[in-house]
Amino acid sequence: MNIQKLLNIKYPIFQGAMANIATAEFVAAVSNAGALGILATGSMTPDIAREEIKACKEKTDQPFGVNIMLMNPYSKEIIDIVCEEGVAVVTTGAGNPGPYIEQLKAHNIKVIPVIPSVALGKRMERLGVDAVIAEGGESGGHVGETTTMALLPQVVDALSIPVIAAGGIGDGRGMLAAEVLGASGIQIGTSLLVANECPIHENYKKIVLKAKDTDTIVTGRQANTPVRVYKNQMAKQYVSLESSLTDREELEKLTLGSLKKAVVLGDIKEGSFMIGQIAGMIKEEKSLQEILDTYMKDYTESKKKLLQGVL
Ligand code: TUI
Repeated sequence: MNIQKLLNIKYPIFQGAMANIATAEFVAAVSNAGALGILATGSMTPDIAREEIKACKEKTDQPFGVNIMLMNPYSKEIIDIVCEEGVAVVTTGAGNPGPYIEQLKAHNIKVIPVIPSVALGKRMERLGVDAVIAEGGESGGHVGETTTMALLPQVVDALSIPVIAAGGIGDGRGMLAAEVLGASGIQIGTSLLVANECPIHENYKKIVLKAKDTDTIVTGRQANTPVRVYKNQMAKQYVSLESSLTDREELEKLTLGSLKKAVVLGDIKEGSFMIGQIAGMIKEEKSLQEILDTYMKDYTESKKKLLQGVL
């Protein structure tokens, strides 16, 4: 894996931009531990995004990224701020960043969109992005349909720029598998939720620690906003109402503020706990440094074993 050279980072690992969680303190801690911390601006206003970018700069001298969640109504203003503040890397998600790429590139910012399909990847490459993040539907949060195992090699074959793999990468073996499929790096989110430094409610961490492989569900498919979450009472109710309820407002009421209910209040019944399908692999709380070092160590050991024919 070799994305480190392009971005001047120690490990070929990006931290997924988790809304309401990946704020300055956490992002800087990730960057200080050797990966690429990425500020999640998905639920931020422009003023808060600027403050958080400034705070990241104060807390780390390492490169960090800013994620623009394109469903955020303030995304255009936040892109202006990112250009003014001169961040190193911008990732985008939940939409097509086409209209903003020229502006970001003119400010010397590395642009790395999340793509759920080969078609969007090709369009992004034509518009001059530096790399893409091919994210499979195993991820937590807003997801595409195709799995990482199917999406990644197809994107790698269709594009000439580096491809970062995201979705379903729960340890060093997954990291090696992504490399075999042609990835230049990986992005992880769910594994970092149980980091000591991760600023979420204890109940959120407990959910990740006790989750099994089958404990997630995708809500919002009917409304074209598919979001993978922990399968609690609220998620099951949402999915069953989706197929019968045509009243979008009723559904909105059900989910209003549910992400904050999870992250801040740890409301097990009514919170929207965004977690990926690898949650079942996560067994203990550790420091960020330990989590990242373990990924790298297991990746290196698995690679050695594979090359020696031991695996
Ligand atoms: O963005 C994410 N994951 C997210 S954002 C988020 S915040 C949120 N909160 C409440 C409701 C909804 C979202 C939580 N998780 N991942 C990156 C990602 N981007 N996954 C899939 C996509 C994507 C989908 C369609 C990217 C581009 C796209 O383009 C469609 C088009 O216009 O061609």
